[in-house]
Amino acid sequence: MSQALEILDFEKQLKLQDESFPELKVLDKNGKIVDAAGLKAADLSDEQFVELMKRMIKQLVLNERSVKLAKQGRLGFVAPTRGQEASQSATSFAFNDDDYLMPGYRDIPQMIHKGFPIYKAFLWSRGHYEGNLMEGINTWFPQIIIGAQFVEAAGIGLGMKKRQKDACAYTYTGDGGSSQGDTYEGMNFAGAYKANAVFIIQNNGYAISTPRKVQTVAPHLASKGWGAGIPSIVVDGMDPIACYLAAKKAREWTVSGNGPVLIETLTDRLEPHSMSGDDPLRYRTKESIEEWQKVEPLIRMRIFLEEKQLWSEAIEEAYKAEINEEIDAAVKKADNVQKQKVSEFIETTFEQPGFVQQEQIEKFRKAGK
Ligand SMILES: Cc1ncc(C[n+]2csc(CCOP(=O)(O)OP(=O)(O)O)c2C)c(N)n1
Ligand SMILES: [Mg+2]
Repeated sequence: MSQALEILDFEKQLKLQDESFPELKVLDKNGKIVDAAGLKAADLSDEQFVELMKRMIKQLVLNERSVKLAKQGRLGFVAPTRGQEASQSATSFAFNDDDYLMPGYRDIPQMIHKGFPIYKAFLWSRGHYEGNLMEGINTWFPQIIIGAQFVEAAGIGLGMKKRQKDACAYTYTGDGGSSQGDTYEGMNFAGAYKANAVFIIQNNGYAISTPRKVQTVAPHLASKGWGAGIPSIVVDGMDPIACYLAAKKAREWTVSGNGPVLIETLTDRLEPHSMSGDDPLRYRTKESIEEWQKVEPLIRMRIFLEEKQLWSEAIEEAYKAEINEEIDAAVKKADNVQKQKVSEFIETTFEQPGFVQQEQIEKFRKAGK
């Protein structure tokens, strides 16, 4: 065929797009290794396997408790994370303390793993300014504006590159976020300047109630990274080892000065979008949730670790009790923090309050508010 006609074969190009992003898998839904070389490349010790599992269990318990607290009206904004344990906790396990996390509103677990205190996450949920004070932990507060964190990560990643740091920025958005202009702009900027950044799109199938297929006809969200010229991959977001491996390799690539990487994780949010009145059964079937429940990350990781004699029901129960205690203490601590004043809220909104804000701060201070 002539090259001209081949180039004009749109049908073929669509097929090529579809075939260009095979799914990275290491551990299948039955807890069996399907790619031994992938397992080896993950290079996890027994202790690290256990630590990875613990992080996912911590996420599980934190979610369970946060959902309950939200129902009791004791928290403000809560976005459930059930189902996304591998996509969130396992990817973040590949990063170091020096790396900078730019989370979205659902990414509280990654912040906690980094050392952000749980009581502060509760304060953030309640809209208290103290929940935005990071105290030297390399994370920003969770971004509500969809996609904005990709722009922030590009800037921080560029700073790290210029300062020749052995570190990177890593950030998360969702499938819906991948349709937002900021997401592309962040990746493009980071690509152009070879910034130290890892971009993660958690494709959980829905932007609130809008199905991913309505958002875009791109067969893979990872292809959006190709537009920015950066390596982009698709990962089984229910496979903790594959998620870890993808993030580990992406981190290595970017801190070596090669520029950013995009990872798309295929996952599912098994619970509502947020605890602010969303009912998933209005836009998806019970059966579709049950199908995803069968492949969720903890089932396969339990089988895998139990076969290695590294995990048991008793270990899991004891660890869950420990986390529940930590959360009890965090609730108490958050409850005992002084109610925020209006003046404090305005004071901490901008790094340097402008003239109008200064006037407002004074006015409220004088009124004791
Ligand atoms: C710029 C912007 N537009 C719209 C919204 C309202 N909004 C909040 S969450 C959401 C859906 C995001 O879906 P997705 O990126 O798939 O993330 P998920 O909630 O599934 O984790 C939207 C549209 C927003 N927060 N910011
Ligand atoms: Mg989504």
